[in-house]
Amino acid sequence: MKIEVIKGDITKINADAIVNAANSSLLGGGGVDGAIHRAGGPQILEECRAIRNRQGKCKTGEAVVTTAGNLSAQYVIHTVGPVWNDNKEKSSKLLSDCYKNSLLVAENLGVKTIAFPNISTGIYRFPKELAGEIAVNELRKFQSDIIEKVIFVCFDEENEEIYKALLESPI
Ligand code: AR6
Repeated sequence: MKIEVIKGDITKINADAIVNAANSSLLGGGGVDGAIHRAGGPQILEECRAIRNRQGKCKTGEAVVTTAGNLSAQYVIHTVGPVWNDNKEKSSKLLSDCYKNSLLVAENLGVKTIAFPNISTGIYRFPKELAGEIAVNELRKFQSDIIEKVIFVCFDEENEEIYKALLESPI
């Protein structure tokens, strides 16, 4: 898989699927979650509600898919990142799961290009450097014959620099 870094707004990215840093209620929130629901329109929330009715809340580390509504993407993959706390090992494992499970959902849908925000590094306060290492490691480990390109969409300069440095460094 080709891996790219872009600084910008994930709702404006051209990709088959974009990933949302959601919360376990799946009913929207602030940050990137708010931006995706605002730009994508009410159809996304409708499908989130249907998922809630079917399976209940989405657990941390898991991922579910809805339409992307008015966005140019076809799908929004909603994953729930961990809230950072002192249990570094547990939080790290849950953040790895977010990337892995989102990629598995994408593969099942036949997605060729997928864009990720920097999950958990905003309202959930996960340290950016560690979150970047986890994201890049998980992506490099994931072998896919279906997904061709992964885009890390960084909203702030600090994350952009972290991802660029990580991707320049050898595996
Ligand atoms: N495009 C790309 N990245 C963005 C955008 C955007 N439009 N807006 C923010 N970011 P956050 P979390 C970045 O807080 O930490 C919500 O209320 C942001 O700078 O969106 O996983 C949910 O409902 C940061 O780097 O998500 C949950 O309750 C990254 O996206 C909670 O926040 C993630 O920040 C999830 O917290």
